[in-house]
Amino acid sequence: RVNFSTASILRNKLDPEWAKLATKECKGKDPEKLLTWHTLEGIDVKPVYTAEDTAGFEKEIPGKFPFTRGPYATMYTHRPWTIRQYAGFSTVEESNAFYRANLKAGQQGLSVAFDLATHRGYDSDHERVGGDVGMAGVAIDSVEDMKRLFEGIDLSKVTVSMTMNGAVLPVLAMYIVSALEQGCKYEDMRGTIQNDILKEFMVRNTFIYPIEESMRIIGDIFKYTSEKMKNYNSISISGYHLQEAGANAVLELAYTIANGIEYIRTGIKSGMKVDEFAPRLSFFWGVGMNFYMEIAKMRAARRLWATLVKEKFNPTKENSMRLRAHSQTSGWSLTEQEPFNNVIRTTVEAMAATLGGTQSLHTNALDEAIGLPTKFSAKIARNTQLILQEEANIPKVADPFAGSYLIESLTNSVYEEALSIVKEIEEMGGMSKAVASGLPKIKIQESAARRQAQIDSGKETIVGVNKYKPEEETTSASNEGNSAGQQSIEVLSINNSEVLALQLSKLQQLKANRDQAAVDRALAALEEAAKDKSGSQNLLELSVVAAQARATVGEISYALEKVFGRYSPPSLLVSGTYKSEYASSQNPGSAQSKVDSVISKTGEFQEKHGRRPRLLVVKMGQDGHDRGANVVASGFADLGFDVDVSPLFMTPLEAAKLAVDSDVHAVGVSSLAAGHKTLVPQLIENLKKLGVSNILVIVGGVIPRIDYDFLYEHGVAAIYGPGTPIPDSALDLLEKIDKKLS
Ligand code: DCA
Repeated sequence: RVNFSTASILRNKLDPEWAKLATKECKGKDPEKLLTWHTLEGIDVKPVYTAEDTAGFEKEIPGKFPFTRGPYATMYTHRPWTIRQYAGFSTVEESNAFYRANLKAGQQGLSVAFDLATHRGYDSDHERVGGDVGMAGVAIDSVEDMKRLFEGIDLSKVTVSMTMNGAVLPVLAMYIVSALEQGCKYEDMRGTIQNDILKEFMVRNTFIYPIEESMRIIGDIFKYTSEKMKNYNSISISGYHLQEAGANAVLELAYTIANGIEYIRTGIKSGMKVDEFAPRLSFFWGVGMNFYMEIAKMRAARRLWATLVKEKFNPTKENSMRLRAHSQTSGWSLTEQEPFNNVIRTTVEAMAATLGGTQSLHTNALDEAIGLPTKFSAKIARNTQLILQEEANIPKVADPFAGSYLIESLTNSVYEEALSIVKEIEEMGGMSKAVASGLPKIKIQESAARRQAQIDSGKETIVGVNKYKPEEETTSASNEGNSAGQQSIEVLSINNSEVLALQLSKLQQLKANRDQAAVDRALAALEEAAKDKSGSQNLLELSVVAAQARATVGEISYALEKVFGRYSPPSLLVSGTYKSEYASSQNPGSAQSKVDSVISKTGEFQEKHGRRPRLLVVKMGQDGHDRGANVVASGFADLGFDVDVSPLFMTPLEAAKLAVDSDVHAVGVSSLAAGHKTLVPQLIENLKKLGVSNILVIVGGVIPRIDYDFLYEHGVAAIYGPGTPIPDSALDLLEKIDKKLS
């Protein structure tokens, strides 16, 4: 939503006394010319705010409805936010050692990253997941893995967050069984399960079942946890992934709150009163570089949630309206170029998160645009928070920005803008219906394409990437040489085949030693319960029984998949947004833009070869992060390419067949989950087996430089790392295809 109409209102609101001074300072220039910050959120920010801008605002205190100033009265003065770093990789043994070392070094809570095979409900031995096992998170197949993951960590003392949505039933069940077998009582289980499936359908794509069945599972989890695990946060309603996928602050806020409302309806539909489960709903924000906006977003979020929950559901407990949130600094804002700049970005974002009143925080490591964090980078990320907590005095005052003319006014604007989007979703019948229509996904893609165009055209600055580039920096598209910054960065590399072999032998051992009849009974009971549309049996309760019997993640998921089916999403792509935003970001009268010159080159290509250059953009393995793929696909299409987008979750063989069937000149692989070293060579191998030698394979996403040579040796034609402007990669590819055809 870009709504510049407020600009004229703001113009009238420049303080006249200030305007006079400003005119003098600007040597006669109209001070209205300083009204240049038209944010992506559609909010115009003035160059100065005065008491006039906050006149009539009500006095609020933290810890009281509508909680704008924080969920607790004393906030960090009584208890600082929890330092909770998201981590998990390779095997349970390695991840456990990492967690224990971090807790010893000052981390306060855990946050588990699972690998993509686990997310999508597959055991490590499933044919579709070879390249994903242990790569972007830890591999979990059974309760034995989960127990080992938390060995030596007292689950009644350390709060654990688990990012799990698709395979939420087996994973939460295995956590519960591990805690019980550790001697932890239900009421002492504290922590959070992400369990936010709606945003998976919008952006992150680690769903398994269709929407309706997925929402039934959420209702069952609310019910089970509200009865037995009263101190457990049953969901983490997540805006973070919406921001990472390209949503601006207002879209992130509005869609997240609209999701929350839908979840309350789900809980009520499964037979509970709002006060029985709403106090344990929690939230999760992404915090990017838009400093003032992020603080305003977090304040507006609390007010919006409290107001809407009160209005719609009439709770009696204050806690049902209190929004508590975890935050994570933005992974997307990190750059591959000059990675040490990322420490500064993360610090600024962490300040916004804590000044905005987060309850728990993850700070990203400086190397996350390159690969998985190392011990070295993880330490700096953690210390960033310790320094803010213990050196910078941030915790000493609750909601320190309250009363700031700008922040109060911006909080109000963000609130109003988000409210109108929430109303739009409600008018569609709520978020489940809106998601099924594809609208939120398209809106987020548009916002992402617009932002990319602003960056590629230089309207938005990214230091070291599109401005102030160091001379010695090689371009991301180049296949030779390393940048000075990169050479000194060590990258964590996971040996996928070692993890896979270990998981396979553990699975074999588990299956040889368990009571198979008990497993079969438990899985049959789950399947029957899934068939019963009245939902009289709780699916989490039955999953706990199955986990206790040592059924695996894959088996529990499959018992339900037999009844619910596996969801496959339609491909949606925006068109025209990149090109038009690029054009409007250009200085008027500037020479032919890069975009126009690529468009004329694709035209020449068509004349010469009888058709447009054709590109298939593919996502392989279980990596569902598709912002990059979507932005590139719609950008290339705007530049005159014919672009096909593969369904998600392809095997290399399926991708190769699709490329041949679509008769493309090139296949562009987008990889963000570290599977590239396994999946890309397999794709090239399969293309060869199909007898095709003229299709170029290019790669983009998070690819450590250290892997470039490996990929080139396996036949990759080009690698376009983060920060490569779309017109540059398009031109490079066009030339490569032309050369190949000639
Ligand atoms: N005064 C009194 N009590 C306080 C105060 C205060 N100023 N601040 C915190 N507390 C209490 C809380 O009430 C809570 O106790 P409870 O569990 O009995 O209600 C306890 O101290 C812990 O504080 P809380 O703010 O809940 O912080 P966390 O345990 O870290 O939980 C939360 C944060 C956002 C609610 C949770 O869902 C979470 O940790 N999410 C993480 C999600 C995540 O990591 N995602 C990964 C990507």
